[in-house]
Amino acid sequence: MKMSNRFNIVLLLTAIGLTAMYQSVSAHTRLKTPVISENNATHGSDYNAVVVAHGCIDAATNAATIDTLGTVVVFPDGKDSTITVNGQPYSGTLADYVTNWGSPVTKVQDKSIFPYEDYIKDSLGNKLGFWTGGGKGLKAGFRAVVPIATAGVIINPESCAKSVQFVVSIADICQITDAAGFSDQSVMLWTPTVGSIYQFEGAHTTDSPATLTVNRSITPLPASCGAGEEVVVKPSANQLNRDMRIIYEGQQIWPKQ
Ligand SMILES: [Cu+2]
Repeated sequence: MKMSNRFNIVLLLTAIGLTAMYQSVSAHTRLKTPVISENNATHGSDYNAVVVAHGCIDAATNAATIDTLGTVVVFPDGKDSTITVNGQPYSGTLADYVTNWGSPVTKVQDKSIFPYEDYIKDSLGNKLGFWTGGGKGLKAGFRAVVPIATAGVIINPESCAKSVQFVVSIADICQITDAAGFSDQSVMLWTPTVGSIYQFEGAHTTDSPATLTVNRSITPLPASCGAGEEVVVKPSANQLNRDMRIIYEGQQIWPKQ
């Protein structure tokens, strides 16, 4: 009896130790496969997933123990976007580097975690992102793998791009609030700091968006390009403020208005 009590205490201490370690190394919400190759197949697509890594953070314990109610994922539209080339601002258009950017993402229908889902589209009907949510949601301590397909990306053969990285904005929502109510307790905002309403001072997630990097793989880098260019495409504040929301049956659900 005494022995088994001691054994239980050892197990308990081990569990506490593991929990503490888990918190310090817990991964962020990201794409499952963040680096892919070009794909010029007709209707080409690459299967991928958004991995919701952890819930929101209890203020008292600083542990990610708050369940997630839904997630919103937005890709840059390529028009209202900021482009950098080797870290320097670029004033040209995305078409200089990518010839077929339009509808970057398709949601793979899956109601296993969140029973509701719909696209976020631009005025032309391009699918720039999606939201999924509702039901019992994602229990804290578990991960969600939300399946998607990204459209084949073709790098402009004449360009010097050796890779093009798209910054993907994700909100893992734990509590439905208005923008003033955003906190580590209500939402994990995996967004770039671009001046949108989807950022706040001191967030666990500050300037830590997901990314999708497409490596040049179809046409060779023109000889005149030297080492080539690394292109990064970020959404503007304007695009996030417009597109990053949940509209269900004509009503905006999140953020609350
Ligand atoms: Cu984290």
